Amino acid sequence: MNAVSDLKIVISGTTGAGKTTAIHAVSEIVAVSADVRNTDPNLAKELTTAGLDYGEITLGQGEKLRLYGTPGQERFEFMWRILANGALGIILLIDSRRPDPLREMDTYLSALIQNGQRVPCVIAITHANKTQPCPQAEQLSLHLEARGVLYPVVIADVREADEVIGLMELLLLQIEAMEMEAK
Ligand SMILES: Nc1nc2c(ncn2[C@@H]2O[C@H](COP(=O)(O)OP(=O)(O)OP(=O)(O)O)[C@@H](O)[C@H]2O)c(=O)[nH]1
Ligand SMILES: [Mg+2]
Repeated sequence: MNAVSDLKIVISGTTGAGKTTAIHAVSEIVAVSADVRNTDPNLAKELTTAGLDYGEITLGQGEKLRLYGTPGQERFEFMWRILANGALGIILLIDSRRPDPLREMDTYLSALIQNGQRVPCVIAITHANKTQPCPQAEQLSLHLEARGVLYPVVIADVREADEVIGLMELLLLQIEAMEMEAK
């Protein structure tokens, strides 16, 4: 991984899915978040990100990741685009409790990945009960497969640092594979 030692990674996805939580779980600097008091009655949480989150982590082989978390609410779509600009990979968090995870995945992917670019991406379903089958994971996988998109769909609890690091490693594998292809 010498060729890419400083990577911009974007963590995006639905409101409350755990973007801020994920960055704070793993960042080796004090992560910065532009969280404000939530005023949306449809959103059952006290704080919500209105700007961005930022953190940094260095993985096992010395890859330094610069982590940018997006705001979740769709009215901030312009921020998703700004933050995704120049990103080498995306981790997309989808909250399993949302009524239409499929539509939300499509909404985020089309905003984050523009002009038919090939951008490595890992889809992580959060707030899922790991002791039970996860129909959303299968639904999202089948949907991507039908469109010929090879993104892994996994279940993660992003409150756990190890699980967030697992998502990053999965993403790095894709980034490496794409670099090899380009050579
Ligand atoms: N059970 C469970 N709770 C989680 C998980 N991920 C995050 N949480 C909790 O969900 C709440 C919301 O997390 P945030 O990190 O603020 O979510 P966000 O995606 O940054 O939300 P916005 O900035 O509003 O878009 C926090 O209380 C977390 O502890 C998860 O995988 N499982
Ligand atoms: Mg947030």
